[in-house]
Amino acid sequence: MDIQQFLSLDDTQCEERIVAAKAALGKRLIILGHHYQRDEVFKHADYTGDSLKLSRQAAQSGAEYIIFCGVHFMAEVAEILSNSEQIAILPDLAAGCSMADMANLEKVEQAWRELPAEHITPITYINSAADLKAFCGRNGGIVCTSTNAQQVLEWAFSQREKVLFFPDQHLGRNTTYRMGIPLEQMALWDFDKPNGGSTPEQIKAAKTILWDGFCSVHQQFMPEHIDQFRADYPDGKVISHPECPFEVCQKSDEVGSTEYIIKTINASPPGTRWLVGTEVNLVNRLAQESKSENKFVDYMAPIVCKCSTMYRIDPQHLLWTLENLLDGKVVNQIKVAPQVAAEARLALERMFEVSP
Ligand code: CIZ
Ligand code: SF4
Repeated sequence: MDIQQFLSLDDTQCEERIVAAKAALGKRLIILGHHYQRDEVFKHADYTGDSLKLSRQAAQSGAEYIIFCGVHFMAEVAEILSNSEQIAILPDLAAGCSMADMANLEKVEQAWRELPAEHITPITYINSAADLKAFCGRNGGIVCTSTNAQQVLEWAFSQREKVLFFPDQHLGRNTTYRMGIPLEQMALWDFDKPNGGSTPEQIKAAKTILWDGFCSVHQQFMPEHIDQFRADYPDGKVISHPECPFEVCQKSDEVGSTEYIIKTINASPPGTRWLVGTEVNLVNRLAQESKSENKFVDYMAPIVCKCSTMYRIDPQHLLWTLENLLDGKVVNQIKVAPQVAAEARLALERMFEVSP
């Protein structure tokens, strides 16, 4: 079945057929929906959550087909953690993550050659390709998520005196600063320059070496947005994702992952007004859900800019994958080479040990 014939369907037509296909596939299938997915897709998910929670659920489910409504690295993690009979599917292969793409194996290996590697633990944020997780696996390193970054970093520093943190500079900076490492002991690694654009003295002084990557969605949030909100609502609370710039996190009352943001807003008393710095689909959903408890949830930026790659997963692509499965055909399977998967699993398992 060609995707073209699905692209002209409207969302309502897709909805009915998605429900029917799901029912027909029954327990053979599990649909995972990341918090950043649009509602028309999110509502079909059997499980919702952050990337790690979803991958673990997929592996435990035993379902034959795992459709990951999220982005590429997430489907890879599901593939790595699931058993060899399970098949991970990403409805649109163009759903990547621009931040994950800012680091690649060639550049990381180059950095590793230029740095005093024997003193460094490499850490990759889960938002990265499988071969970078594998790099960490074979070099005594580890994976982290935005939920467990601090625990993982504590472990990393207990292994060696420095860390190389990629691809997100903000998560690395915000977390290590919170752990007491001053900005002067952080170096930014510009992967397009020889020696990362750093002098040997800068690297010697650095405890945290931050890859010069970022999330273009979270980088839009500005301290001025918080200043304006505080001027308008002096009693309001601000919560930001650690992928936001340093100044934004410094000005926020709370900083945490998607799971943390949801938990914190849910636990706040009725009447609380929140300014939230993370992807708009999650913020809108929180705004809707907390209305009944008389809570107010505002999006941090004045202009709404979605994660364009998350947005690629639409009902049309979801339906296309489902009806192909009904037809006995697997489309958009995400595969990871066995050697890469084994080494990546090593880095993921270290993370599970540190942060069960
Ligand atoms: O790990 C995830 O799912 C991401 C990308 C963000 C978060 O904070 O949950
Ligand atoms: Fe990647 Fe940012 Fe989109 Fe998350 S919101 S998937 S980090 S580009």
